[in-house]
Amino acid sequence: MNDGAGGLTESATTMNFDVTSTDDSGNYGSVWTDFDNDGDLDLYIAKCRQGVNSPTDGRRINVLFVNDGSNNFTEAAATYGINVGWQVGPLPLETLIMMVT
Ligand SMILES: [Ca+2]
Ligand SMILES: [Ca+2]
Repeated sequence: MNDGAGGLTESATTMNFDVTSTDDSGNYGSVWTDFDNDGDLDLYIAKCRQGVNSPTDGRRINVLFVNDGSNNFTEAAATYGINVGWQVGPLPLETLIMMVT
């Protein structure tokens, strides 16, 4: 966890990710960003899986974990229309913002 002063501390218990909608595999790239501009960091993961070519396979569908402000993360890529299975590589923040807005 970032302590806000440039330091990082290990923490295995302060984040709660809801991973029930994904098999948690096939990750390719990720970005922490406050995509909804509410003051907390959210996590977008672009997924890829070697040998899996179907864009509807869950191992290829990108996920967005939205922070509730207390470090509880809920997967909500479909809510924002970015649960895509095609890959274009890790997206710059500006591209993600354009996709969400
Ligand atoms: Ca946020
Ligand atoms: Ca939030």
